[in-house]
Amino acid sequence: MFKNAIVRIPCPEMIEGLSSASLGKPDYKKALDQHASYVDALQSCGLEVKVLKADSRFPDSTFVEDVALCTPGCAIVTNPGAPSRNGEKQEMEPVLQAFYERMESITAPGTLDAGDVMMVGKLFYIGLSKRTNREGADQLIRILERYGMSGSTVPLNDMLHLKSGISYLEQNKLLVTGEFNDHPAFAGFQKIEVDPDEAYAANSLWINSAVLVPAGFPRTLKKIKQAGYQTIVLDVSEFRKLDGGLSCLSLRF
Ligand code: CIR
Repeated sequence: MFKNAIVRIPCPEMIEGLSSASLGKPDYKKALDQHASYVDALQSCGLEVKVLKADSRFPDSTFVEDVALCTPGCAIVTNPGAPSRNGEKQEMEPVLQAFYERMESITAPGTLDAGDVMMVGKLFYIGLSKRTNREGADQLIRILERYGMSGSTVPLNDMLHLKSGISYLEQNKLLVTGEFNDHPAFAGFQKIEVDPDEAYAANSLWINSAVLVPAGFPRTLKKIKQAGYQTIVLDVSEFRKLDGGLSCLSLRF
């Protein structure tokens, strides 16, 4: 169960955030409203939410998930792989120090975005992507092992981040799409497959027995409900324009 979440209000400069999508620029006002609904949803799942101020120096800074990994034993500040985002880590460190006694970090030449890290109990799957390199993953595995946890790497072909295409919904269930449907690393899980035209919804978010699902993906929503989960549907259209999804908008621990 998670008790806490950390989020950051999007800044007006988000309209210049990194994007590989061809969905146009985000509408800032709409993004603020969607972000507020996201915070409400986290609170309705029982989380205490720390809301950080917008940081105009970093257009993508609302995607806090990438700059830290919160584990039961320690918080790990990452070394984000996109140069325009790398400075976000300095802002997150003091915030996490208020919650964690044990802090660790990923350092150059290692790079790692925690959007590439999926927690399954004490095992962490780490996507090797354009943002997360082998050195960053190896550093993370060494840190995890010191705290009685472990890590395993998964090379990515098509996705920005590991969790762009896969989400752990607890109870040994994975929501998967694309390259993860038949991936040998995930053979032991029960899989809920997301259709290619609903691929964005593979980034749904389990929080304390509910699953947050992005609006606009009815077949995926139905499958998640049929698997027995309570669901909360949230419109995150403006974050999707920047390749961001539901998990990217918070740290949960
Ligand atoms: C980026 O490219 O870094 C942002 N525009 C989106 C980050 C999404 N984060 C995530 O998947 N964890």
